Amino acid sequence: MLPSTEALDFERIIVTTNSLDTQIASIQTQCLTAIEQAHTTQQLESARVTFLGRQGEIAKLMDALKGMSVEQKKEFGPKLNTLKQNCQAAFDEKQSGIDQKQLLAAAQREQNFDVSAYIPNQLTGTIHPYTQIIEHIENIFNSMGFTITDGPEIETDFYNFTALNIPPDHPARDLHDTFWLAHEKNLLLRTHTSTAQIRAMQTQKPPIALCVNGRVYRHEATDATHDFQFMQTECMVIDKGISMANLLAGTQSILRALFEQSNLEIRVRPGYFPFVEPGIEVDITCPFCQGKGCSTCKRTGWIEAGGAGLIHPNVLKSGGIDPNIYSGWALGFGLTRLVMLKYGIPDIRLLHGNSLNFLKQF
Ligand code: FA5
Repeated sequence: MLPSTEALDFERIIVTTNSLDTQIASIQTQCLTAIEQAHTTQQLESARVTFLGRQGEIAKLMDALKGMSVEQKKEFGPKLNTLKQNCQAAFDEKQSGIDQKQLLAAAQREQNFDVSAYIPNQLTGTIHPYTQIIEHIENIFNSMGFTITDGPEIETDFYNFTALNIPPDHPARDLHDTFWLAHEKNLLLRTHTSTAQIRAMQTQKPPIALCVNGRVYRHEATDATHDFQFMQTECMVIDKGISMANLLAGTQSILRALFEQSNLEIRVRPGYFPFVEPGIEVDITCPFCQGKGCSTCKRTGWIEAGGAGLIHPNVLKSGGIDPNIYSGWALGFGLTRLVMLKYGIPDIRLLHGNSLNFLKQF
């Protein structure tokens, strides 16, 4: 007896003859009819299980072979194989026809899509301005051959200060109002991304060109342009023969790409950072008024972009690099300020808050 099928209405095969030839012919007819009459995936699957399944009619005939003589096996083996192949081929053909029809029906349904139909308001997310600008920065640095890297936000005194030529009791420590986590263990929240410098020197061999975008923390009073947490971008290049000319050219190219202004000029002023010598403060022509003077640049035509300089020999030594062979430059700027400038965001606290009204504008 054949297993019953819910979806398919075809006659059951009642084997009344002992002739295997008749049985083979009968099953082939029944199977091909069932496949032909199937119009849905379920009906076709039902026919497959009935005839081609592991316990289907063809498998049962195959089982019967086992008890036969060698001569009978030679006669019926190939016949049963042909039966199986014919039924399988018919099944495959029908299957691809049904798939095709279903695809066409789906395409038809899409063509009938009603663009004016009412849908309730959906709350869709937006990409945070930080993420947008970081992706932009990473693309720029990647295209210039820099490696994008990162470092821990919980740092040791060594990486944040001592190795950067800021030993204990150095007055420059006062400029970085530090969140200490455990004084006795020298653990702190990093106050700048320059920490990445030493970590890179310890793990890579020159030439090194890297960029780090990351969150930093300072124990500062909060106002419209200062927060106790903000983002910085650090880039560093170390190789033989690196000079101030490389620093200025590199800085200008990076800032031009960042602000997407090919005529953007940079201006440098002497600046003091213990980990560079000489150190400079970098200004850019105001991207809003192209240097003519506006409220953003306080009518000066210039905006401060960040600090930079040639890496101090002591810092190279702390990182295990011989300053007699190699030199390098480093540039660090306030990524948060850059985001504020680029998107015209008036208050830094908006960037770190959770106001959906603010965030959904981006
Ligand atoms: C530094 O942090 C140096 N590590 C930069 C550097 C790197 C110099 C490599 C030389 C070579 P500074 O403390 O000036 O420098 O901070 C860099 C930038 O961070 C500032 O220009 C400013 O844009 C931003 N910044 C500083 N304090 C805050 C704050 N409280 N809120 C938001 N942004 C800040």
